[in-house]
Amino acid sequence: MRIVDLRSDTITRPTEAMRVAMAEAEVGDDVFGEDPTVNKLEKMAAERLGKEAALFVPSGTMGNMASLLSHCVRGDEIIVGDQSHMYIYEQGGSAALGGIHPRALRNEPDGTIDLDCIEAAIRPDDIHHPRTSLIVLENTHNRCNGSPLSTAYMRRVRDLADGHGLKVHVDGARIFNSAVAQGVPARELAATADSITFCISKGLAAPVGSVVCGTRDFIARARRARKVLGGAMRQAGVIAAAGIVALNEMVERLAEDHANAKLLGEGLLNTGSFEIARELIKTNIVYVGIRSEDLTSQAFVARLKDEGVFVLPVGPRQIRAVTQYHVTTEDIGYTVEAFKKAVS
Ligand code: TLP
Repeated sequence: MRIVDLRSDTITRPTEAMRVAMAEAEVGDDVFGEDPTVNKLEKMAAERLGKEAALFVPSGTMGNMASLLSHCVRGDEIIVGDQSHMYIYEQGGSAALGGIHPRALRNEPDGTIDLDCIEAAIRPDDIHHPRTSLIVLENTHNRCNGSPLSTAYMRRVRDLADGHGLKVHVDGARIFNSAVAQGVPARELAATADSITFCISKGLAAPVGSVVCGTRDFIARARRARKVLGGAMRQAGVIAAAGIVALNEMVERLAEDHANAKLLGEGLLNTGSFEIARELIKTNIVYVGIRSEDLTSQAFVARLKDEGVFVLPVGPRQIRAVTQYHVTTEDIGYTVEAFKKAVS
């Protein structure tokens, strides 16, 4: 049976070129700063994002956590979107590990947070309040339809942050999806951030890892934070090698995933059985609402599985489908038919 795995772009397996690069990687002990392949990936990543320095970490979650620990002190407050990955899917690590209080503000369907709301949430200097120290944005925004945030919006957030002496961190797990979708260099999207994390393990298809980018000072602090989080690795060049291939070979092709996501959204909309915010499909993530009152997302996902199509339930009547490297345009046609079958 044909299998179409749309649960996440995290399921992507390394390409042949990555496997060769991993097998041949020159390595050393990265805790001593002696892994040439890790060093090369960090240098490349910093250049691509227009930052002074970068740090290879095992996951996006750790990249975000190390960034928080490097920007904030215990008792600080951070402004985050209420739909952000950091707020919803990272076990409240800011509070649990960092003593950092999250102030969650409503995310709009396009992943932005209203600027007036941000401004109103910034704490005055008063001993009753925590100190606001950081604004966190997510680009693309996973739970907000994979929406890419524009350079203009990020600039406005930067200006607001500057007016109040705040830092800006971007969870750019899918920043290259954002860049490709908007036809701008990733560097332009990162320019207004003090720090940015991106993942090589999602649509770029490397098996493991994320990279945090920022100033030299910030990265030195993040390196300490990575150590206390247990994320300092040894001959990590074996995995960093795949990241180098990812940056060299896998960025432009993300446009195919975006085209497939659009195709999927339109195909499902045409069936009349699903609710989809078609105008918000700009990258590789499609949220699908199930119209039928008698069908829960759990039951629907199980039926789709019988057809070989894997998606994630994300609400009582909502599922998420993510296009990725192993999903072809033919798979999309097959998927639309499977959805029709599963809903009937
Ligand atoms: N997202 C995963 C799940 O955790 C939901 C997915 O399948 O989309 N930031 C963003 C925006 C993410 O989407 C993710 C992973 C992370 C951070 C965390 O990355 P990892 O899984 O490497 O810790």
